[in-house]
Amino acid sequence: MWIVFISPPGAGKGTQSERLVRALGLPHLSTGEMLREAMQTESPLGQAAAEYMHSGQLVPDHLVMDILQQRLDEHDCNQGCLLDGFPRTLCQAELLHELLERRGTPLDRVLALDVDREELVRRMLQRQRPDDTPETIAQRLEVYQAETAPLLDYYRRQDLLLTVDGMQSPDEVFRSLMAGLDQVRRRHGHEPEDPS
Ligand code: B4P
Repeated sequence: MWIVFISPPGAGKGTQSERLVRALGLPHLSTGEMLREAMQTESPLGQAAAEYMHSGQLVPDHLVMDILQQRLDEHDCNQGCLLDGFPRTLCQAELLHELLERRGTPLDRVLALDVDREELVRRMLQRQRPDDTPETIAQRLEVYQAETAPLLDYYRRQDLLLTVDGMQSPDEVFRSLMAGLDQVRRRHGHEPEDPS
């Protein structure tokens, strides 16, 4: 099962992804987490990524693809995974499409959360991550609109998009996401159960 999760920064992708991978038994591939780990170990890739992340910019596509490709080549991703925060640009979406075509495994569903701008800012300021200053938050929201939001139409046209109201409580958001995945889960032999 191949699932993509794209939403504005701070919408709750990371929060919901952790719950989804537990329920679905999928590997969780968060490009944000991978980049933060690379920064912590001060690897060359992490050092290159740091200046972009700290200024609210997207990390260049080729760096993100390098780190993701290595992880996708690992054995546990043979049957699919949840891609959290990837793709974030049209170029990344097209590279993902080619990669999945080569594997002969189509994308099953694209999840998105809808959250008001004021609430996004409030959530990011509250979680106190080093890249969450008022300046970088404003920059990231702008970059999201310009680079990532067009992907919603891209996937809507392919009939893959499921948008859920992310203003609800974390439990309600999770229930809506799981209900929206019923069809995909049946296709992959998972009998949907009550996720509460
Ligand atoms: P990410 O790590 O993907 O993080 P994010 O988009 O900022 O947040 P997320 O949506 O996961 O929100 P969270 O669950 O934490 O990206 C970080 C950076 O990495 C990017 O800015 C970029 O520079 C770089 N990057 C990553 N992927 C890239 C790519 N593919 N290409 C280029 N660059 C890339 O939730 C936020 C807060 O809200 C939390 O405190 C949570 O507890 C709270 N919350 C969650 N759900 C809630 C709810 N329903 N109600 C109330 N609060 C809630």
